[in-house]
Amino acid sequence: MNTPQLIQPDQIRAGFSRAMSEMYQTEVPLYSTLLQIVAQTNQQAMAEHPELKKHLARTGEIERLNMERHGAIRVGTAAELAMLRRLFAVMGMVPVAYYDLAPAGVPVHSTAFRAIHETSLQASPFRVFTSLLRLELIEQPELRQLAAEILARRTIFTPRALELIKRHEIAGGLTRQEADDFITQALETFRWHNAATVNAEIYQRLHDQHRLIADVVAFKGPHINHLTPRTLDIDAVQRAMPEHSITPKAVIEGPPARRCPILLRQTSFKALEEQVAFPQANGQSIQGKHTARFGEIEQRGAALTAKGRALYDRLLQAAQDELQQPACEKNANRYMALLSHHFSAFPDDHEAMRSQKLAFYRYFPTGKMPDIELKNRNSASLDDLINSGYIDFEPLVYEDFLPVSAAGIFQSNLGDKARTHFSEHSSREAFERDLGTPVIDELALYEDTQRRSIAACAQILGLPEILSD
Ligand code: OOG
Ligand code: NI
Repeated sequence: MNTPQLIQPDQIRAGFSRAMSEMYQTEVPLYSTLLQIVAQTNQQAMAEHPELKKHLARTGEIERLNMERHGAIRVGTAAELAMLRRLFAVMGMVPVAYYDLAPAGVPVHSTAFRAIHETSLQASPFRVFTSLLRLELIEQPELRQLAAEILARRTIFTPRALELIKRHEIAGGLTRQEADDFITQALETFRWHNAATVNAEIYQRLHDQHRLIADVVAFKGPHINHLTPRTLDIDAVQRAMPEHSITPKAVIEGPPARRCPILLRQTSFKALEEQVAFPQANGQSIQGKHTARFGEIEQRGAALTAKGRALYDRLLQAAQDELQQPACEKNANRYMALLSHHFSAFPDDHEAMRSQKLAFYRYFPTGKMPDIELKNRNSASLDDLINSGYIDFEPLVYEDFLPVSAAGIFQSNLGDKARTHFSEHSSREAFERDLGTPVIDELALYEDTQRRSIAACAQILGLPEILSD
């Protein structure tokens, strides 16, 4: 008897990401519009900057650009988070990095599920920013208790999805048919439900405590709240949005515009007001409204080393300190000017960023082959090989998120009223306990990819070793 072939998790992830995008386009038509604007802007950016196109072709990013997107969900319990970890594992997605949003006034902490190897990222860079509500940050004990009871009653996964998750764990994978079934079943968890699970009065109490609490607790499942395409020119998309009757948030989160983009720049449009039915004691329901789902776009740049990241954090903080108040409509221009001013201290060419070890790079052989003298050496230095034209480099794209930006995105959809300050300190250990595993250190992943690219150069050039420090 033939054992049925198991299919690659990368393929399941790519299929799921496509299915999710299709579902969200029907759920939120504005997302379709956004996809069109982004596709157009990307075409234009590549046409206007042939250099950019050349770089993207060399790193392979050009192939993943149109399938590149991230989503976000928020869950309410440790059990939900732990099961999500097992669900994402079916698609080769593991939790990377810990983001604490409490200092920024959002009562959640988060991780991002994503693929980690460069070849997997190339097959499908789909990621999901996943937040766990911190019920302990709800001040009123009775409301906290009520929220916990409501959450304990719901199941956010279909029975078949749970079966297939176990099947994957036992068999080490899924067959093509099981994988198709899994995609359909898993999608159910992320679907929008236009009926709340609580009555209007409870919804209001949860909402008054924090809008986010109502969003997590009052529904049947953790509806995907946005899907974000990747653009090559976020400033152009930000300008184009109003022409399509979409109002973006006042400022773009993250670093300012640069010749050599770093990390992540993001902007979003306000959450939609959606009709929701609230069940009543008499068996009928009344109509109300809920705002949760929004649109977002992002531009990704180079992944920074710990040193580069410390410089980024310092310059961002300096710009925000000088502004003295949260960035908003009124001070947007001043904030952008302050940001550019402070970031002039961050080198804006890849030679400098590389030699100062501010960013991670991927190294490529140029095609020039070493002569006998070089071949006979025991080792060669990376810098020498670059200077003599054997090796070239491209920045590694940042695959993760930024807590300050994420808080800004949350806030823009919660209104200023939600700008609470939680004194509770960061709780990474509790998060990892709830998740059931430690989160992966993102810097180690970039380091690995960089190292593998150097090793590949050594092999192609026929050199025993390339020294990179
Ligand atoms: C997540 C907000 C954070 C990002 O791209 O930084 C985020 C949420 O609103 O649930 O998606
Ligand atoms: Ni996002």
